[in-house]
Amino acid sequence: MLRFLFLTFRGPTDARKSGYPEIFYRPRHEDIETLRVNLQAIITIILFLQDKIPDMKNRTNLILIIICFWASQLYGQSHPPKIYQSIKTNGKINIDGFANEAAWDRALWSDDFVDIEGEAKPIPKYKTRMKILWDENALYIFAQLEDPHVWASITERDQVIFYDNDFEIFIDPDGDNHNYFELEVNAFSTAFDLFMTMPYNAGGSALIGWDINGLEVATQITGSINNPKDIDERWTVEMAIPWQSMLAYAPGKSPPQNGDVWRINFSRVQWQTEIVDGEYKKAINPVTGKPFPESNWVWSPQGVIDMHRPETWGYIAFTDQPSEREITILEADPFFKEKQVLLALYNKQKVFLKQNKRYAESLYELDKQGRNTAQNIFIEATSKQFLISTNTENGNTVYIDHQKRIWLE
Ligand SMILES: [Ca+2]
Ligand SMILES: [Ca+2]
Ligand SMILES: [Ca+2]
Repeated sequence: MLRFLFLTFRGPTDARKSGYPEIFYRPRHEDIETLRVNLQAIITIILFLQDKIPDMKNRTNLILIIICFWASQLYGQSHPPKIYQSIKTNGKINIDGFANEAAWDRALWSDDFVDIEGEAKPIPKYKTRMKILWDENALYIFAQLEDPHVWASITERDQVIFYDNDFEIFIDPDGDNHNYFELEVNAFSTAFDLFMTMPYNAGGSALIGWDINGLEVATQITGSINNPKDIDERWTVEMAIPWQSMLAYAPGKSPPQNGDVWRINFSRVQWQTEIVDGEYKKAINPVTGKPFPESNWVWSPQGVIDMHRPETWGYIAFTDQPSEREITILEADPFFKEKQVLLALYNKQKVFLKQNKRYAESLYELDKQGRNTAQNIFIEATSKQFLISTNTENGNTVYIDHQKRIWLE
């Protein structure tokens, strides 16, 4: 029976074709063929069990267990990045918090935001969605945040805005995990912008004094702000981020050209509140005496409660004309699969460092079980640094270093 299972189930086809050890590959089940083959396997097993197990209750339980296992394999462990097609606009966008320009009518709505940990978590209490446009001058974003109780308190630039409810955007223009920035805005349209030379988990720290040169932000409230006596509908954010402000981090590619793809993600922070003496206050957890943890609702799920992982952000495809069909991951990022392999090895190196006080110098050291004999992984390491590379089918090399920078040569 076990042998039958192993023979019949198919792993992710990308891993099979890549030549990489499957242990390093985090499955991304975008492959319809894989779904079809596995579904066929389930049906075969169910038919087999119907013959072998006469008792109906046991039979049903077993079938349920197998279906749950299959579903968890398919959906439980991966959060494929989302892809959005941003249309180039000719019309002027007036940054006032209203999307009443004709250009916004042409822009596509994003999917509704989901929990930061992924779609397996409960659907967010309030709906959030966004649109993106671009032209030669700037990147334009419009977001709609449903909220029956709109409030804000911070009015000074570069204070920590996520202590209020906020809307956040993260941009890594060249997608190398380094030199990216974050912008947070509350319902008062107060901005908090910061620059990261590398993610916190790779040793980076925030440069809050850095500002987006020429940033325009405006918000509008459908309802009233800081007034608990009524029920509000939503607040909206409209913003323009000039390409010039990002030129240093996307050399020669800001503004992008038709067909270029950038790594971007969006997040909404939402606190639980209660009304005390006619004012909104953060709800306090009686066990800890502190506010309940905030909710984080995002466009492209991160899988963990951490936005500072650019490698799991979504893809924004800049286009003159949107494609009628959806763009696949490998169209958005032709080296997606190589990057997943390198990121998995990066994580293994960090674990190895903790245990051995140095980085592993070979793939064999990283996985002593000996299952991994991939020929196409190259590791250079010292006690404090490493560089791992792999060659792609079309003759490029993808690299990752000990500070989590990923790049292509
Ligand atoms: Ca407007
Ligand atoms: Ca970058
Ligand atoms: Ca700043």
